[in-house]
Amino acid sequence: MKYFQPIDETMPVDQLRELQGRRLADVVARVYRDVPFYRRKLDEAGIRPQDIWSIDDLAHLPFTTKEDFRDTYPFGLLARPMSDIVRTHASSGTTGKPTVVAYTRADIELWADCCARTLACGGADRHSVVQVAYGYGLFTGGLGMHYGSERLGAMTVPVSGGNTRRQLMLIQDFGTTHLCCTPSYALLLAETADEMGVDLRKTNLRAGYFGAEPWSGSMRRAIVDRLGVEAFDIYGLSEVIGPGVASECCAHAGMHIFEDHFYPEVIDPATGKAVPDGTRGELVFTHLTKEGMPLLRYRTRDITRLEHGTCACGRTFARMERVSGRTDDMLIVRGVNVFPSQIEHVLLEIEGAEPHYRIVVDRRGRLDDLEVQVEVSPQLFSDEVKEMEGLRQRIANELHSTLNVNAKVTLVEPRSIPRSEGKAQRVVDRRQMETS
Ligand code: DLL
Repeated sequence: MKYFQPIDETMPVDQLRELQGRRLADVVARVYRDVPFYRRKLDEAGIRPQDIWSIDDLAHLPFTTKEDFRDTYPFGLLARPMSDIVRTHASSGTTGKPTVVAYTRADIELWADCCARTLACGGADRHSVVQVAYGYGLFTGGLGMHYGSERLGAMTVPVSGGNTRRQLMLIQDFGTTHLCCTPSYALLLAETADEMGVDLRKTNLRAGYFGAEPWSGSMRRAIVDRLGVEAFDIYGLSEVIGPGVASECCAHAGMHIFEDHFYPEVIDPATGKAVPDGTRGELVFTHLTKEGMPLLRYRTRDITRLEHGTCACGRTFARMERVSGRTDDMLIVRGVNVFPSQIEHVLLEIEGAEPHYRIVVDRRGRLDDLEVQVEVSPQLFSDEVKEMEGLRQRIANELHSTLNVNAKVTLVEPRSIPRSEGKAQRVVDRRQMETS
C-alpha cells in the first residue's frame, strides 16, 4: 500500500492551501472562545478571530512556547471541558514538571490515522506484522504507533521497549516485518542479535520506523546494514500529537509533514521571522484540526528546513529534512558553540569508532572542559597501545578541526557506554548539575 488516505495525501496544493486557511480560521475562533490563555494573547496582539481568513494570515499570530506549557501546567491549555478528554500523555522535561497534553476521542482518531499514514509511507499494509518497541505509557511512541498499526489493519505486536532478547525471539517466531523503535534501540537489538548468533538479515524484517531522537546518516547506514531493513525516519512530538507528524516515504527525500492537520513554518529562532523556503531554522507548528489542546504557532526548538513540491511518491505535502539539532541542545564550551550532532558526525566517519559515545562537559576552575568518551570496536580494542593511541589522536584532531575547540578523547571498552531502550542520553552537562 502506498498511501493510507490517498485523497488527502495527494491533494493539489491550491486546494490544500484553501483547506488549511478554512481550518486555521476555525481553530483561531475556537481557541479565542474557549481558551483564556489564547484570548488574552490574541487580545494583546490586537487580533480578532474574524481577521484570520487564509493561511497567509498565520504570520500575524503570536507564538506558543514550551514555557507557556510550564506556566499553565497541567491543563491550562485545554480547549474542551475535562469530560471530553479521553487521554493524556506527557513528555519528561529536562528539569521539573513534564509537558502534559490531552486528547478528545476525535483527536485519538486523528492520531491513529496519522500513524497509519506513517506506516503506509514505509510500505506496511494489512498483511504486515508490526512490532511496536517504543515505550508504552505516558510517552507517545508506543500507543501512537500501536493505534496506527491497528488502524492500518496490520497485526500489531505491542511489546513496548526493553527485554531485548525477547524482542529478538518475537521477530523470529512471529515473522515481524516492520519494526518501530528508536534508532539507538535498533542498534542495541543488532548488537544483542550478534551475541545470540541471530542474523537479523535472514528474518522477515523488511522495514523500520525510527524516530524520537536525532540520528545521523552514518547511523542510518549502520542500522540498514546490521538489521537488513529499509530505514524510515519518523518525526513527531507530544505537544503536536506524538509520532505521526511527519514521515519519510519510499523516495527517501525528506519527511512528509501531514500538513492538512499540522501546519509547518520555519523561522529564524533569533528574530521569529519566516526564513526563505529551503533555509534551516526552527520548526513551528499550528494545529488545524485538533480539539483537546490546539496550539497556535508552537515553537518546537527543532532545527530543520522545508521543501515544497510534489514528491516522487505522489504526495503533495511539504517535506522536512532530518532534524539537525535543537535550538536548546547547543553547548557553549569556552565560548564556542558545539552541537552534539557535529560530534556524532565526526565519530561515525572514523573507522574503529562505534556509534556509542557520551559527551561530558564539566567546569574546571573558570574553564569548560569537553570530554568525548567513545567506544571502540571489539576488533580494535586490543592491547596494541600504539594503535589505540593513533585512533584517539585521529578522533581528537578531527573533532578539533570541526568544532574549533579542544576535546579530551577517551576510548572506552566495547559495551561500556550504557545502552538505551528508548531515547539515548548522550550529553552529561555537569556544569548545570552544579548550579541547579
Ligand atoms: O518523541 C514522539 C515520537 C515517538 C516521534 C516515536 C517519533 C517516534 P517527545 O517525547 O515529545 O515525542 O519528543 C519530541 O523528540 O521535539 C525532537 O527533538 C525529537 N524527535 C522526535 N522525532 C525525531 C526524529 C516523541 N525523527 C522531540 N529525528 C522532538 C530527530 C526527533 N529528533
